[in-house]
Amino acid sequence: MKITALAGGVGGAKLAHGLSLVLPPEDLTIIVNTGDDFEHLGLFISPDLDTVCYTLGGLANPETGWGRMNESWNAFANIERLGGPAWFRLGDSDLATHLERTRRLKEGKSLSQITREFCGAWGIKPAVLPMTDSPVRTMVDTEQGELAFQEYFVHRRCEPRVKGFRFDGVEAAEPAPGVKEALDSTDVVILCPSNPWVSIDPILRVIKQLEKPVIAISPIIGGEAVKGPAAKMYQELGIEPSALAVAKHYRTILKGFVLDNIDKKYAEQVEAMRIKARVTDTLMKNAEDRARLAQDVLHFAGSL
Ligand code: FO1
Repeated sequence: MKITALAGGVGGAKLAHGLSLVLPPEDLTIIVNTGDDFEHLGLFISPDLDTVCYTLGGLANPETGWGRMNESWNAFANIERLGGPAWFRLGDSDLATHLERTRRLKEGKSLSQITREFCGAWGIKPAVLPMTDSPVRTMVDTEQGELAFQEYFVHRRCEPRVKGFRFDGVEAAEPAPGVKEALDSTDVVILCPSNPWVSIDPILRVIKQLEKPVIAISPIIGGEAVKGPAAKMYQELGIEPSALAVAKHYRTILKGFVLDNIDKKYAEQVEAMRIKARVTDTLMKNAEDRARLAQDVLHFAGSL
């Protein structure tokens, strides 16, 4: 079965990794959000692409989920000592990625081409594609004004109350090379357990139309996001955060929805929306959990 997975940062990367453990590489394409991308210290940073690649390549920091394992922080400490910006932490090995990516972009290469080259160097076999090679920037409308995503997320620690989102550049953005081909040849599209508002929605906006069956995995378990501000965002937008709210968020495109055992009470309401529900253990604490959930999702996909 050919699978195309849409993923954002840490939660999405975990399921993408699980899928890479149970599928032949030629059957898996991962399309990654680039709305979080920004320029920092003159470097082009693509946090979700890096999180997905580091996770698939076995290079990710297991504590944070983002950045590199066994990282050192010499450059960062020295930037801080010079009075440079210290709110966004870049480790030494991670810096190498941003330096080299920025150099290749300046040479005229596209983000998708560079990602392909980096995946080759890191031994990553499935296709990992940025959603687009064009600049799309997630802007967060808050009670303190509109903020660029990393300003909201890292600098302000998601504290300002959210009022809405805007994806600057999305109208003009074409899907990156390979995205349409993957979606045409795929059997199923999987929306990984990433933040619906700021990780999956930007990808859906870029690809515009999905003609294949779509399955989503809830990033909200027991009313709380496993990581990040998804639950807080639902709350601030006046929606009770729950797996059901996630299913409703995607209701017009979903054929199947995977929710955690804790949330089995919502399965009936999901099915009432003519979406097949699968209740299972969705928390991914280790690589075995990732592979097990991936296998479970594939079985579910096969049954639809
Ligand atoms: N997240 C933080 O909370 N603090 C950081 O200092 C930080 C640095 C960072 C560096 C590189 C990278 O690829 C990601 C980094 N992240 C950091 C995570 C990242 O900004 C967010 O997790 C994503 O954009 C949301 O998916």
